[in-house]
Amino acid sequence: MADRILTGIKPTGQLTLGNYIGVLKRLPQMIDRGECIFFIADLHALTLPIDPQVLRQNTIDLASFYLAAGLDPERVTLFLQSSVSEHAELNAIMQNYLYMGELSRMTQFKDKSAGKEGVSSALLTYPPLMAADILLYNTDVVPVGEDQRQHLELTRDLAERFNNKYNDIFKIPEISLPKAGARIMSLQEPTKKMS
Ligand code: LTN
Repeated sequence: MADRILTGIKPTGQLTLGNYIGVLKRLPQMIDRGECIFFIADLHALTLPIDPQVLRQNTIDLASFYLAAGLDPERVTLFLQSSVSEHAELNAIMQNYLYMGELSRMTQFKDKSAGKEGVSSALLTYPPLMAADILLYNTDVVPVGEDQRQHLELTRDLAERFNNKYNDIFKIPEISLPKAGARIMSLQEPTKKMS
């Protein structure tokens, strides 16, 4: 049976080279490789403050970018994360099997919360929502940029943890990173990732 390939992009603003190299550039080859499920991660876009009008416009723009990158809606499933309530439901369950320590050690959490006051609890619980996105669909492969590797590794650990505790409920997803340039650094501050 063909692989089931799933990935998402957050509609937080301008697409980055990381999104392009990690996901968009690889869309055509993924479409040939298996059954593709792509989504717009609008719930993840709420973890940092965002104006609702801007979020709405970004969501439309991102849908256009997916189509422009070669996604054929006849062959590929494209949807908005918040329109499938099971993402939020499984997130609520998965949060029980992750620890504050491991969440607060995630590099994305450290980068995005550093020096800020009033960091939302959802920024900390970004990984269980991501795990829910992936595990809901018995995903085989998740193409992402290098910046998401740590989240994917945690998803795999979490799925194994859950399977050991209960039964073999979740499929353990493979991580697919682009060969070169998986981690794109900021052109302004080359020691930080581009955002
Ligand atoms: N966190 C990712 C977007 C994302 C995702 C996912 C990617 C949300 N859920 C599930 C792959 C699988 C990002 O910021 N690029």
